[in-house]
Amino acid sequence: MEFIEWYPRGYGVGFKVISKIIDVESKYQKIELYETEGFGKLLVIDGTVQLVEESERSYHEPLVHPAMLAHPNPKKVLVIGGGDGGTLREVLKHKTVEKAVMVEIDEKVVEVSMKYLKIDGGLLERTIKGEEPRAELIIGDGVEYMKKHKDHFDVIIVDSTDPVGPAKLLFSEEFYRDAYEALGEKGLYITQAGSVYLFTDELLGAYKNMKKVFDRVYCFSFPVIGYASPWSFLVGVKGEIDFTKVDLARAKDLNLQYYDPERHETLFQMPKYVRELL
Ligand code: AG3
Repeated sequence: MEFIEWYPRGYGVGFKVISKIIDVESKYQKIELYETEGFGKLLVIDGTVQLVEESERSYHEPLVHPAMLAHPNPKKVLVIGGGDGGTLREVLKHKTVEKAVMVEIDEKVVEVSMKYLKIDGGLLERTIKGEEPRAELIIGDGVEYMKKHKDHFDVIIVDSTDPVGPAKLLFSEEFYRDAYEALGEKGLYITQAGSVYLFTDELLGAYKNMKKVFDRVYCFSFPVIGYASPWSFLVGVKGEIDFTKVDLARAKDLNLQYYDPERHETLFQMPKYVRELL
């Protein structure tokens, strides 16, 4: 048996699977969980690969740590989406963090992740029980949450599904304005932005929307196991922060496997035709 995610133009990313563990329809989306032959459990939402257990760090590390290490002192962090808990887990590795709030719209993703996936090492459950003093989990709409919190966060991380379905609004200019205002005097906003080769138009669209709002915008890419790589990430900067430099001293405590802070500059590698369109 196999699971294949089909991208545009018939490009597929697939895994050999041993069994299907879960197949549920939540209020928002279809959630599936498989056991793969070689990568542990595979989480799929609306037919798109969210992560494979044994390589999810190739996504969560570049999503979280470049921004956290470029910010001089990230204390308050907002995660939008990320119901599996992988992003929150990486955020809390940073000792500077006093408070990390995660706003996930779909309770069912959290439920399935806690019960069957467990990449968070019990973090979600402890957070819900109030046993993680630095973490808070809100089941709700990130767009609404952002509108109500001004001038507050040092880093905002959007770990959403692709810009279709429930996550569509998270790539709009209006949402970026709310995000800019939700950041303090200086801050960083980071979002996953799709496959460089197969969603180039969506990536460029999001980049242009962000340019209208943030003081500076960076686009970087990383090869993620399970996605049509290279995968893109967009960073919006508010105020005096240099995203091209990271704090290597703080990086030492993170136990990283994929993102290499000592080669931070390699993140900015882009196919020539994409760089020329940015
Ligand atoms: N969130 C980003 C998933 C995007 C993948 N898109 C795709 N396969 N077409 C992943 C959730 C992990 N915390």
